[in-house]
Amino acid sequence: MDALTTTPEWAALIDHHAQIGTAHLRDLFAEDPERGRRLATEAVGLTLDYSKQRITDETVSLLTALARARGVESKRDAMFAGKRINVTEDRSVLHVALRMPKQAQLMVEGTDVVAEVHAVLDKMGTFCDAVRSGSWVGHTGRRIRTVINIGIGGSDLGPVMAFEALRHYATDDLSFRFVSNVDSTDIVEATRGLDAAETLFIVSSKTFTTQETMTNAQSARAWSLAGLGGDESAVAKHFVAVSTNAEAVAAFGIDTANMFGFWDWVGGRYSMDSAIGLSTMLAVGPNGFAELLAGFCAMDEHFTSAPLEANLPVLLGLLAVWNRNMLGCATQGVMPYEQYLKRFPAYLQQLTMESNGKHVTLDGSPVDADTGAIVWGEPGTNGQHSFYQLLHQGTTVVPVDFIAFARSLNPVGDHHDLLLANVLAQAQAMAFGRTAAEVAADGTPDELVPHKVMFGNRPTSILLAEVLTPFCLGTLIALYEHSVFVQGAIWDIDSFDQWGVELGKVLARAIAPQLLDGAPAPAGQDSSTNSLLERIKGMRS
Ligand code: G6Q
Repeated sequence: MDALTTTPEWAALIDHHAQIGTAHLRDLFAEDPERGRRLATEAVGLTLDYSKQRITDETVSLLTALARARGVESKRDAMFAGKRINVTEDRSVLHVALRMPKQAQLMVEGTDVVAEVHAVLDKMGTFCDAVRSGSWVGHTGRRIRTVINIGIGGSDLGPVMAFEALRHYATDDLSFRFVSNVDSTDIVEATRGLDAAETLFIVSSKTFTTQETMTNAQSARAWSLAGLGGDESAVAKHFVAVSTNAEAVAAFGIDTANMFGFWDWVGGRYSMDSAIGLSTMLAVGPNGFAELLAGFCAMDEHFTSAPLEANLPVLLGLLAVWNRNMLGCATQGVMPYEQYLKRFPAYLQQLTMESNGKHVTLDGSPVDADTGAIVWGEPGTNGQHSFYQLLHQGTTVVPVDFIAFARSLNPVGDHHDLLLANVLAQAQAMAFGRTAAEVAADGTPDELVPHKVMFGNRPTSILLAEVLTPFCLGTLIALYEHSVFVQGAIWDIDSFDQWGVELGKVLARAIAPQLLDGAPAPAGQDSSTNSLLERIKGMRS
């Protein structure tokens, strides 16, 4: 594929940016009273208002032309057909098969993957019904009261986010905890006060070799057995696994009848709707999980069928490319004005940054334009009383996606109207700011005027839905998954590998024996690491 910056579509965008790059949103809105209505698209219950992005109709045309030229549609179709688009790992990328309806069929290399997916979903459903109803009992015959998911990265962030997002729909009969960090405080605090006889662990690990997860799982096993009198047969009643590695699961002592499988074509950060979502299904039940999957599927269908100009993930992805490459914005805020989505920014950080934090294209050549932005965020309105100052008056422009819902799941008094007033006000303030004349007209003393001016022209989008449901959550996650895909397709990078996380793991394996067994420092280890290790040993002795 041609280098991105050598294409005529890229050149057209550069020219266009030179023409409109300094246009102010105040003027764009003043000149075009229909702008707010026109630059918004609605599909599957989500509205994307992108009228406060620093674009015009022509920008959208040029960006969709770029998408066509970069083969976004054919790359998308290749993904949905199970082609091995994760080239560096030689794998299909088929998280979209995880939410295809039972009657669908997708043959990949001679196997109907949809049938396999539904066989696992059915097995998960039977297990979840048993635990939720109390018919699954622990080693001493008592029902399970607490579920602890042990996993990290893609085997943790999705389950945590989904549990928090859907806790309004979760059963009160079970409580949920999550352990990810190898820091022992995580497992100690997660098990504090619990009765092992009523505690079920889900060890979630695609590979079942991840150091943090295996270390936590062994400690959980020891805690569980200590609380249950040491009878090893108790493990089968208090541990289940989600993995692709049956051999390692069996070696751990987990009955593979209680293992829920998935496939190498499900990437970790794309796995929350696979068996990795077992804790989610335990919380909201098989029907709630089916609604979540239906939401994903609805967005998948929209992504594959809507014209690019009215295609939510395509527009979201193209706006990200515009902001990153033309406006030069290195970061992207995501601010959910919904308390239940408090872990959504953390989830998106992995989804977006692990996918598109890449420095070479598919053929290994250095990229010629910046790739993935740094994604961060906090639920509103909390951020307004801290870092929003920089969003409004700092020297760095941070585009923001605001996420809002017309209705609260917990309506109390005026709260929700005030919440919505705040999100709309923040988007207004970022777009339109406050001129010196406006500030002065308030009677502000001259010397304070510059301090109160807000330049505005800070790009934002608002994603609006009626209310947060499992279906809606599915649409929202699939929206961002496919937006990431669109950006990766434009940049021609592999959005589905993660080689960058490997080096740290290798180095940690080399350092660990120096702490565990007092092994000598290997020749050539840097003096900073050597000195820090000496200090640590000194502090411990
Ligand atoms: C995600 C990454 C990574 C992975 C974790 C856990 O896309 O691959 O975050 O999910 O390293 O891996 P395991 O599930 O194999 O323990």
